[in-house]
Amino acid sequence: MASLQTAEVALLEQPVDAFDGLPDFTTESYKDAYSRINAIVIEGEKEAYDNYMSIGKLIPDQAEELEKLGRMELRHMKGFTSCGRNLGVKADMPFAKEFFAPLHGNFQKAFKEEKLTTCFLIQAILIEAFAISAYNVYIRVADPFARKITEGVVKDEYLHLNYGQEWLKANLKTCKEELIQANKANLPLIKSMLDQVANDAAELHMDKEELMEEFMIAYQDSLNEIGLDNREIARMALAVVV
Ligand code: PL3
Ligand code: FE2
Ligand code: FE2
Repeated sequence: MASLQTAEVALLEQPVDAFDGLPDFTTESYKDAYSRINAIVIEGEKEAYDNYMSIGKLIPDQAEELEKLGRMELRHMKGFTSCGRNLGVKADMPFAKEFFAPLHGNFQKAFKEEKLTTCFLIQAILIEAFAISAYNVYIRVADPFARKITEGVVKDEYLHLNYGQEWLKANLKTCKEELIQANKANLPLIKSMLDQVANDAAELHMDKEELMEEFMIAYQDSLNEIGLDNREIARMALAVVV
């Protein structure tokens, strides 16, 4: 009991700004960080569009549905472009391209080899869970214009995660081995992307641990929905550290 009270007092003594204050959206340091984060999000949405269109080529009878998902990504891209414009920030697109290059390369390789399971894991599970975690945390500290846009976007991202989940669930018997393998190769990339963006995210008052927590919730929930048991999920999550 005593330690709980001490913790409470310590929390109360922190300046409000340290845990839930909104940042000053007009400072140079905010805008500088935003130029990279905004670019990452714009590039991520653009690549998500490309990836759903690619997946559609591998499943012709689902191509129409996948194009629908893809078009949503283009809307997201436009929405986030307007968020940057609204703050007077120019997105650093070359930085973002480089940021996505390793994951993009892995997706392209899987697509060329027609490895649908890997494509779904990369785009619909890992990237969507990453986006969901980032957008959920961002909504709490965004400027009012961007908050509204991000709230609309994050709802769509759950649909995308769900779509991939359903496909993997329906094919689990034949795709489990590839799923585990693809996860081993790609989950560490997500972790390293998070590490690379952490400083800029902190400038936007987005906490790294909160981002990791949100990611793990979306990721584990989705593996659970796909039909993996707790031990398998724990093993897959540990691919981050081993
Ligand atoms: C697919 O629908 C979306 C792909 C985008 C992935 C972006 C991940 C973003 C990580 C950066 C964290 C900051 C978020 C701030 C939002 C403006
Ligand atoms: Fe999106
Ligand atoms: Fe998406």
